[in-house]
Amino acid sequence: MLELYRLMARIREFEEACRRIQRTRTGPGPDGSVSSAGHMPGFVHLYLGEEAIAVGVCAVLRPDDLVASTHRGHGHLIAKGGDVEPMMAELYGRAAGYSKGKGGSMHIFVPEIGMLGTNGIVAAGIPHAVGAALSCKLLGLGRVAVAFFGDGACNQGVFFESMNLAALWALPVIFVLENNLYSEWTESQRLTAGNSLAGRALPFGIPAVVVDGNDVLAVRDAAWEAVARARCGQGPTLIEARTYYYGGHFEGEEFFAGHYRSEADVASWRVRDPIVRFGRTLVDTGETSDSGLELIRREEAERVARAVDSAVAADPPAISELTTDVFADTEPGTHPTVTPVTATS
Ligand SMILES: Cc1ncc(C[n+]2csc(CCOP(=O)(O)OP(=O)(O)O)c2C)c(N)n1
Ligand SMILES: [Mg+2]
Repeated sequence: MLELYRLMARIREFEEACRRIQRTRTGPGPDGSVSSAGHMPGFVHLYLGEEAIAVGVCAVLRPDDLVASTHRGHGHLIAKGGDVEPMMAELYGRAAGYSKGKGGSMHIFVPEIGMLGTNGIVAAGIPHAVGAALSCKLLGLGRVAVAFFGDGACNQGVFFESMNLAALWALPVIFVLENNLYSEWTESQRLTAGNSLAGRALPFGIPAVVVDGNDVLAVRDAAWEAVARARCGQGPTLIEARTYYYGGHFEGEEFFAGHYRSEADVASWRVRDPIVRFGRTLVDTGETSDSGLELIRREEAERVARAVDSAVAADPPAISELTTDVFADTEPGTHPTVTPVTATS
């Protein structure tokens, strides 16, 4: 129980740190102070408010199970066992990052912990997880694959193609739909026909369940059933976890996206905060005390602060590494000859 709390706290602290750093990226803050955290390039899509989903699902996964993530993937990575130091280094574009500083937030691959990548292409992780599940089935080691994706991704054709093959071949895959009600700056209901996203699984014969995505134990229980079904050859399940993101689509959006959500809506979700709520349960059931929770939060804040310090101090990749890991079959320091792609090749 405390580990679930700790992981949610770690994600929260990581995302809050990204938020602070991004907000001071272009110069002095409103009070004139200049951040010592330096420049973090690129976009970050924060998982603030959605922590219970990644943590609840990954709590029932084995280290060798596989996860395909999204553009909003920091939480999935941390929940699956990712280390905040190489994650933060990656966000800063440092050689010590998980993708050697060349990927950034949306291209973090960690095969050793089963992370098949954060992903900037909406819905692209879904078929990756289905392919991984096919491999799990053929290898026969009882592993499962999880696809995390958003409500916006449910309108992509590949979602339906993936469910079709997963059901047809009874693949050990769990579709985890993180329904935060928005797709970029548009309410998803304005883009989406029908009245049930979970219901989209039913014509394929895939069992579907809707859970409170801000309740880590509800998510964990739903995931436990789905994973058990997958491990014993009974095929896929879809879990629709209802949630909300505090930070909006990406950090810094208010500079051009304006106000597309009411303050009242954001506030109404804040009172359902997954971390505060679970913390209260832990105290009420005597699992820990308020000061016990406070200690965990502080330890995780310090862990993230150390990761920021070491990322800021770290080196970017060497120029000689510019084209390595970009093209296949290149040795460090060599520059490949790029042959133009033709229709026949
Ligand atoms: C194929 C594709 N289309 C459009 C985009 C632009 N885009 C990035 S995130 C996003 C919204 C995704 O919404 P959702 O799947 O609900 O995820 P959320 O951001 O809400 O977590 C869009 C349209 C993209 N990255 N890839
Ligand atoms: Mg969404």
